[in-house]
Amino acid sequence: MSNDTKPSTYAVDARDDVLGRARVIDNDELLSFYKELEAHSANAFWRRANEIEPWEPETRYSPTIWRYKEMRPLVVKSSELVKPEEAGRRVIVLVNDSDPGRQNSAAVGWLFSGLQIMLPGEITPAHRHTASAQRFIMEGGGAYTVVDGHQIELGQYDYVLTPGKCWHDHGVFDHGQVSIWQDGLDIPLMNSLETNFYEVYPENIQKPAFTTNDLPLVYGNAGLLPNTGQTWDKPYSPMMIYRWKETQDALFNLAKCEPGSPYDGQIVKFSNPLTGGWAMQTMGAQMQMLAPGQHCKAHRHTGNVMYNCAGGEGYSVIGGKRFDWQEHDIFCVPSWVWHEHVNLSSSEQAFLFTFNDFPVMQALGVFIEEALQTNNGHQALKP
Ligand code: 1HN
Repeated sequence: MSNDTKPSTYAVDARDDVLGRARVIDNDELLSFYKELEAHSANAFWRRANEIEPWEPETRYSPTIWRYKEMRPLVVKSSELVKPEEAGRRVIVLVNDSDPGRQNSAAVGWLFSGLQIMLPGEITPAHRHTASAQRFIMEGGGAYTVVDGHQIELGQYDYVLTPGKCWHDHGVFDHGQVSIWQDGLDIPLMNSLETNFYEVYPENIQKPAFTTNDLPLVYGNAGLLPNTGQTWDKPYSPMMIYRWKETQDALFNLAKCEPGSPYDGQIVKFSNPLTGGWAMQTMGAQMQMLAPGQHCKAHRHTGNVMYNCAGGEGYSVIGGKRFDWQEHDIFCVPSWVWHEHVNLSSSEQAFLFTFNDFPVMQALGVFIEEALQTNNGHQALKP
């Protein structure tokens, strides 16, 4: 619909009927003025002012769940239909249907996500791009990635980085298993900023140039950093991979000592050991553990989050709607939407891996968080 047929959108909300909000009532003279402006590629600000300046963030993304029992057969089918060399990357993209243009391929907010499958003996061609990537290994074994010549073995529930501008290719050794992981990229952000470059490597795959797993072996030792004059000047974590065993141990150790967050249970952030900050500049990741029977309180914050259940079963209430999840299910929480998590098991912990765009929000000073004050901190369920 073109601007000249659409009425002004003032007073969309009773709160807009105040001085300081756009409240212009259109008349014939104004309507013809708007036409005159449009003929000059211009518009009157007050026609859109309240949309441009909402009272609080209004996400265009819907909370969405991608259940693994439905997604896995589709991912497996993709491996029967195309080869990774033909596809570039054989990824099934997780799409948020509420985003009308969907030009950004965002699962939520500034985050792209997909499921990638690799069969034993397969490789993906090496390339690099400005966009950063990270992977959460859901199934398999005997898989590896090579990042700027550093070969890293991938195990179930490991979290691995492919920072922007690094050459990367992946594969599964002949003796390995079918491997499936969740990719997370900042593609929607990079494309919105119009900063994404893409390049293919001169050879099919990189030859590993260092001892296998050298980066986690050198930098991933519980606060013990090499003191041999080595300097790491890259803007991302030198560890490159965070192994499930250490992550799980950290959560159980925390639980011995700390009550945890009322909103997230026990939660650890995958951090750069040199800075204590997030592992990469544009995306962060965390692992949380809900105690048996735990019902967290509701909060909301700016920034977008993708969840992946790494064990256990429960549900989350997101924007007043209940989403039941179990192992490998993926769901999203968009910016400024209330959410609370529940572990349905009375005997087992539940684990939720998450990745987010919080580093961007924090760098810009716009990470804002609020606890739900009503109903003892719990949302009313919408019908
Ligand atoms: C990419 O490079 C990978 O390296 C996966 O595995 C998914 C989606 C969009 C753009 C680049 C990978 C991707 C991607």
